[in-house]
Amino acid sequence: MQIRNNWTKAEISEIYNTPLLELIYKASNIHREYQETGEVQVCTLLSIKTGGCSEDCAYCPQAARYDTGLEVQALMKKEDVLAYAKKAKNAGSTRFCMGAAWREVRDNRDFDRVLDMVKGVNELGMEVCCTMGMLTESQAEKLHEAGLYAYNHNVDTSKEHYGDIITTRTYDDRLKTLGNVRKVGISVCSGGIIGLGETHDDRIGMLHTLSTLPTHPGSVPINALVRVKGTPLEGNEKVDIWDMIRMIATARIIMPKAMVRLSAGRSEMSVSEQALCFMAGANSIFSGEKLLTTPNPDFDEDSRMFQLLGLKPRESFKESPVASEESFVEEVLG
Ligand code: SAM
Ligand code: DTB
Ligand code: SF4
Repeated sequence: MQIRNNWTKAEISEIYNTPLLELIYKASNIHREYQETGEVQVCTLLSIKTGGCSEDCAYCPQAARYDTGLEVQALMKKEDVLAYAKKAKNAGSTRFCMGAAWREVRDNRDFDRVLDMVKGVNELGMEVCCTMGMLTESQAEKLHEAGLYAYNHNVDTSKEHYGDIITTRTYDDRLKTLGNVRKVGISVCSGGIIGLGETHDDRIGMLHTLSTLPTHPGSVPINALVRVKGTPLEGNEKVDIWDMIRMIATARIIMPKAMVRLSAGRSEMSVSEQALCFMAGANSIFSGEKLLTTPNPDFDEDSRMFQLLGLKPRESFKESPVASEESFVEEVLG
């Protein structure tokens, strides 16, 4: 199958609405063709600057305007960050993702300190990722020079539903940041969340946005909403595992070379449910006792799951930063 960046919403809808077992079967076949089944990328998150964020993302415990009881913390020290990265590496994690509760990166001393952390984690031989909000091209260039491998910036939902979830910046702002990241050669990590109150069409719309970017993201995190007390979405229904599986399978079929990450929400999933997600094409997870601020299965728990399912952690630097070489050639050569 050729890698395609011209999917229509109707085509994605047809895939998404395939009877469930048939969908898993199809996604599993694509997974086998394009990925090493049996290998799962293990990433670890660390919140290097927590809470007090100016934005109004309705799902987020770190937004200053919601009373979620979260303790605000200033930017962490490099030594503490590196100590945790080493711990993650020793536990088998190959990608280390540092998150900052910022609307955007600013050219200040904190950014210089983050550049230093990126350099330090890169020197440990891990793939370094950051998620720090909007980014200009020159900031992306500086991060790239410091050794950043990937940048996470989620589109979160469809363009149509976006305004119901976030009003303090636009969908186009997000796409601009993704463009800046791509331009300098950093691997794009972008996905979204289900359980925000979106329709099936919104989910299809989100997958349409991601799969029609000039190049597919190198990784696509699919998050199930973690319902945090104090946020406007605290009362939403728990995400149905079958919906998660449907999203993962559809993402795998339309973006065969991307790492599809079973992201937030694993704490509330059984091992059998996670196994179905891997069958449906997920090949990446976040491991470590916390995501950014909420609980997540720890390294030991995941190691037991890997043993049971016969999975092994994927080595670092196996993913090509340009997930879809064909479309890259088209983009460059016109
Ligand atoms: N401030 C930066 C930004 O918004 O891009 C980086 C950190 S932000 C917490 C990274 C991503 O985490 C969000 O875009 C969202 O997709 C995800 N996220 C945040 N809170 C979540 C929650 N309660 N449940 C699931 N995913 C969540
Ligand atoms: C992503 O897509 N999910 C991660 C990571 N990228 C940054 C974050 C999930 C956050 C869940 C809520 C929390 O722990 O604060
Ligand atoms: Fe701030 Fe990011 Fe949370 Fe939005 S998702 S409130 S930008 S930390």
